[in-house]
Amino acid sequence: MRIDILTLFPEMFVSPFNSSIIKRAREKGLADINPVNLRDFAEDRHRQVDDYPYGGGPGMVMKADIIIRAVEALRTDFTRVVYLSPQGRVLTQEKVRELAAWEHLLLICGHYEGIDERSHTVIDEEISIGDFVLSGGEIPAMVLTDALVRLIPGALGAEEAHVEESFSAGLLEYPHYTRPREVSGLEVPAVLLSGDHQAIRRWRKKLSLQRTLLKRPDLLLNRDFDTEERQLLEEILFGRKEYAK
Ligand code: 4H6
Repeated sequence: MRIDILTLFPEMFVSPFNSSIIKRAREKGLADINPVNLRDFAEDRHRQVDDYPYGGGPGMVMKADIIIRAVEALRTDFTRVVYLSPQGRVLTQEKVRELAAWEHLLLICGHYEGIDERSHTVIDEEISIGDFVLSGGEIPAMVLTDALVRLIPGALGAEEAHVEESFSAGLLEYPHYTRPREVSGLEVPAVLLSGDHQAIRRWRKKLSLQRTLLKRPDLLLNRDFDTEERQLLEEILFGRKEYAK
């Protein structure tokens, strides 16, 4: 997968994209990620990328001609052009999966007051990473890139591989424990030391459900519960069996 990122601040991407999983995916040739300086597409003597808003008012606006020229230069027949903005649809894991199917993504990072409205003629979709305001679209572009790269087959190493087990999809993670067995008088739940893999799987699923119910009940609203999940929920709600102790 190729991801080009149009930005006025390509240097912001250096460290995040040369660390950890993204670095390894790039080294393996799984992800071809390129921050591209939007200023390279300015053709005037001062390479000006922004200008005053028509009608007056505070701040500057990114020039449409430069954005359109850059997109036309970089796009292929297999490109999805995405503008990161507070006005976009809020990013979900489902949207990440959908975008991961494109062979080439071109991400546009806005700055100042945003872009000249006419730039939208070359934009396919507008995405927000959440209902808050940042000073630029670079961090949202990094967030989206990270979410995409970890879906590329082979990008996660054996350690992280964390095969998103079908049973836990759409639920919060179960609690994790590692050595030592006791910390400040707090013991690891006995079931995790039992060696009973079926009991461990069921306990984890129950705690995933319980946590989701307590912390993010909205995630359960449209869920199709399977038989085991219904049984676990009954245990959680009516306390029929004890696994967690
Ligand atoms: C486009 C338009 C994305 C991009 C305006 C970008 C939050 C998100 C930006 C702006 C972003 C998000 C410029 C408006 C600075 C505020 C860059 N902020 N802004 N939630 N900022 O995904 O002033």
